[in-house]
Amino acid sequence: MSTYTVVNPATERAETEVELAGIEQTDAAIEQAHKAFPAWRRLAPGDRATLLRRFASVIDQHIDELAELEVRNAGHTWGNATWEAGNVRDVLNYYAGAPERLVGKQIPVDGGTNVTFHEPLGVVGIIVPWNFPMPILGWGMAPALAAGNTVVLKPAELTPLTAVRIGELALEAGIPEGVLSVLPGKGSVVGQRFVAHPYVRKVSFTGSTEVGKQIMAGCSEQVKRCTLELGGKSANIVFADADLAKAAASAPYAVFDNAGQDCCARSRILVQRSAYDEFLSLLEPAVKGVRVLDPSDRSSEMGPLISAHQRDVVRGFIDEVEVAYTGSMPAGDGFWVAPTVVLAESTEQRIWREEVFGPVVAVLPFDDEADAIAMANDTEYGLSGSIYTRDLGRAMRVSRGVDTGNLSVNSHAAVRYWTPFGGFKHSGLGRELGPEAPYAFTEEKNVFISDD
Ligand code: TAP
Repeated sequence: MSTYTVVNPATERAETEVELAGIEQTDAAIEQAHKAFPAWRRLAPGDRATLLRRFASVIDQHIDELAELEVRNAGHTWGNATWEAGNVRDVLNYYAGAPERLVGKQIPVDGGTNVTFHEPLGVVGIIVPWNFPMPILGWGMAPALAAGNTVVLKPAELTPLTAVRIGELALEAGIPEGVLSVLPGKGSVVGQRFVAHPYVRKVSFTGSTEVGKQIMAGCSEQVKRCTLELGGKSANIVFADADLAKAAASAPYAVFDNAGQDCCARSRILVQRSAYDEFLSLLEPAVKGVRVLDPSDRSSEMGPLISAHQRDVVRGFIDEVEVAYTGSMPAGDGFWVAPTVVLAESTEQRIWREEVFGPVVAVLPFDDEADAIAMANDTEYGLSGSIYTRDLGRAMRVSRGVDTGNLSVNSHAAVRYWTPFGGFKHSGLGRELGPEAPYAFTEEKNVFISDD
């Protein structure tokens, strides 16, 4: 069996070794999940709910331990990592309400009644990226389990530690053996097996658009269900009538959170030309005020990038352009890139069109509302976005005009577990979170009952 050396991104030092699953181990886990499925789906809804709540409670007792693992493994700030562990708990609690609410319909028809049921699919494979190891694990796992499926889950090779621990905590909480299996391993091995193995009836994938397309093509071979949460190049649109101080103060957090390794990063700022100079003068102190510190420091707001490779990818983008200014970053070891602002010259530049997945933002002016919508939509992606204006009608018009799945008005916060999340265009397929999520892990069955 091969192993992977987990490296702390803030120190560049090796933390621990993790065994990687191969094909045989993956197949064994899928078969075990297949065997565990009938009993898990038959469990009384109230009992399944109780187990999920117990799982949430065990997570709650380990928030600090999980957060500490994430700080060391992914370089997430302490504040983010504690929020992320709490998010797994909250998502489990939220979907613990689902087993008792998976209601169907009764439809009057000639000579009887039709009733519908939501049947679980079987084994669900969840493939998680390295940028948000805990939340994305929870967003797939919790509704899939609540709907009565069993789960095999692959964390990213770079960030397996919290997922492995959460798998152990599931057993501690009484989730039966085989209902949730965590398989650290390579995407090309374990992830690919989820796509190819006939017992896996749905793949829930979060990651790059490139790999997402391969997953979708692979799933088509078996008409396998898939949900794809992919990349983004989202716009933060600031109108001249906005509270410019508020818009400038929040813009850095819309793009530099998690060091910009965020599919929702608003990495393009569009500013109405008449407010461009004033906005830029407010943005600079806000960017320079972001506290880029060792992620274990409780006051750190931004940590390092995940790996030397990712740092080099981000530097490659920066080297192509003229940087207007940067924020700060620690000296010494660690995969650091300072928050970076680029005043773009054209919408054809790579920095304006491609996902950087690092702490780099590009700014361009626009003239009017139609121009703003056209520029925001001039991308293959459509995941997130923000709009700053005091005009409610304009906020509504622009919200409807921008082709993206998740927007915020006069705020940069976009993701909540009780509201739907997902992308337009190349940003994805299907929705996660919100009250509908468990239904996405079921098939609707329609039964006619004759009243003869
Ligand atoms: P990917 O390279 O796509 O990896 C994502 C996951 O897929 C990892 O677990 C990876 O495993 C696995 N994988 C890779 N190749 C595979 C294959 N051929 N078959 C099955 N699984 C495979 O992305 P990344 O570099 O980890 O993450 C960055 C990208 O993900 C960005 O583009 C970002 O926008 C996107 N992302 C989107 C979202 C949402 S919610 N839309 C959230 C986070 C990230 P290994 O890493 O172990 O090889």
